Amino acid sequence: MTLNLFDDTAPDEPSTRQLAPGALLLRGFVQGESDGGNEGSSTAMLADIEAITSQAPFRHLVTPGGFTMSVAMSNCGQLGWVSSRRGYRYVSADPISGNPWPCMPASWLALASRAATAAGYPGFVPDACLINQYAPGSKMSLHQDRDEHDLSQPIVSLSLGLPAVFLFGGLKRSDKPQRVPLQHGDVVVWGGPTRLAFHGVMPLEEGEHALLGRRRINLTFRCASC
Ligand code: MD6
Ligand code: FE
Repeated sequence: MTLNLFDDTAPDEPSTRQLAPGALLLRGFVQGESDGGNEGSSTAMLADIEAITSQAPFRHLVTPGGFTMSVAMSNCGQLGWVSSRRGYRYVSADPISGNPWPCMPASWLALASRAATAAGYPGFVPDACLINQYAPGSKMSLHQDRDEHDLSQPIVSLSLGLPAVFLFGGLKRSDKPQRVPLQHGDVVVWGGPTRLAFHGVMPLEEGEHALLGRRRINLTFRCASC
């Protein structure tokens, strides 16, 4: 049995940990197989991810500063987040194909809404889901999520595949971030007083995940048009 310093729940049980006011980690929120009625087993989600990214393939976006991101991205839902030399923005069509982003699966929407409610944000209806794929070595530099209009809306972020170390800082870039290990099935819900906290992801360690192989996928649900 693993020593668990943060709660007294068995390691495989869903459990909640507050990272900061308004930011919660829901450990093991998504299970490997269907758990008898709840939407969103990770095996079913992986099939959905494959269907979505066959329509809107993973691509490495360029930052406004001209750097190519190490994380590969796609989107589903009414709006998708993109970056280019022109800036960061939400768009309703995939710039590669010109087609609308693939629909967000109803089961994903239900999962994100259920997670938000569990974290104290009832009534969350995301219209955008950013799909981030990390290979070993991929990382996300410290940033704030500030491209949404309504910052009273939370963000729901699901981790699948290889474990990663999430960096959760403060409202100033110079605040020293805490290091939060994220495992397959963990959800971070984020809003309120720390909605604009700086955060990032440490370079992904090499590994092989039973379901996803040599990668991590992060789904970030937002209401971009709220
Ligand atoms: C990631 N996540 O976990 C990147 N942003 O791969 C994010 O940038 C993020 O997890 C806002 C809220 C939660 C997140
Ligand atoms: Fe972010």
